[in-house]
Amino acid sequence: TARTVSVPASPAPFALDPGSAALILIDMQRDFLEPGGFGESLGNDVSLLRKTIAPLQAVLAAARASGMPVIHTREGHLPDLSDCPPSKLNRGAPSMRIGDQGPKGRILIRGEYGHDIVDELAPAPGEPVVDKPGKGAFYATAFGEILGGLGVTQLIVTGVTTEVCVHTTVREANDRGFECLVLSDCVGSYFADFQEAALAMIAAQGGIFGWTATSADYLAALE
Ligand code: TIU
Repeated sequence: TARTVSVPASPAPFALDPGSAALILIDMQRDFLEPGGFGESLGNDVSLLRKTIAPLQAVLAAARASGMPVIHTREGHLPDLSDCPPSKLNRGAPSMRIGDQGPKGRILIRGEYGHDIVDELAPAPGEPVVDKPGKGAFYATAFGEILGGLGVTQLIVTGVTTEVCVHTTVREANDRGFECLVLSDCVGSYFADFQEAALAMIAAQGGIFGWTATSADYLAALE
C-alpha cells in the first residue's frame, strides 16, 4: 500500500503519494524568462517570471535526490513552422513573430538557444523533455504516454506562465484523471493580478481542477 504524506494545501490537504508522483517543469525557457525572446516580444516584463527560478531549483533538487521522476516541457515549433497554425503565428501585434530572428535565435523555434531551458534548471540526463506546439502539454505530444509508462497519477506542477501553459496543462491533466498540486511560488505570470486569480481558480469550488501549496510546505511535508 502506498505511503502518503499530507501536504498543507488549498482548498484542503493534498495526500501525496511520492511513489506515484512526478515533478513537471513547464516551459522554463529563455524565450519566456530572458530578454530578447517570445515573452518580451509580446510586450511583457520578463523579470517578473524570474522569481520562480530559485524556489524551483530547491524543488528540483529534492525530486532528483528522492528519485521522483522529473519531466520538462518546452513550447516551440519546427524550423519550417509546419506545426504552427496560422492562427497562432499571426496573432496580435508582437515586436517579433514566431520564427523571426531574435538576439537568442529564431523566436520559439526548436533547436535555437532561446527556445531551450534556462541554465539554472537544465534537464539532467534521462529526464524527458516534451516539446509541444501548443499551450497544453498533452496536445500533439507523448506526454500522456510518458506519464502512463511511469505509473504516475499525481503531478507536482511548476513553470510558466501560470494562467496560460500551466493552466492549460493542469486542466487537461485533471480531465485525464491526474491529481495536480500546483506550487504557488514555482509558477509565474507576467501579470500580478492574473497570478493571484489563476491560483485562486485552481483551488476554488473544492479544488475544481487541482490544489495549490507553497514550495516550503511541500518540501517540509516530504522530509
Ligand atoms: N504568453 C504567455 O503568457 N505564455 C505563453 O505564451 N506560453 C506559456 O505560458 N508557456
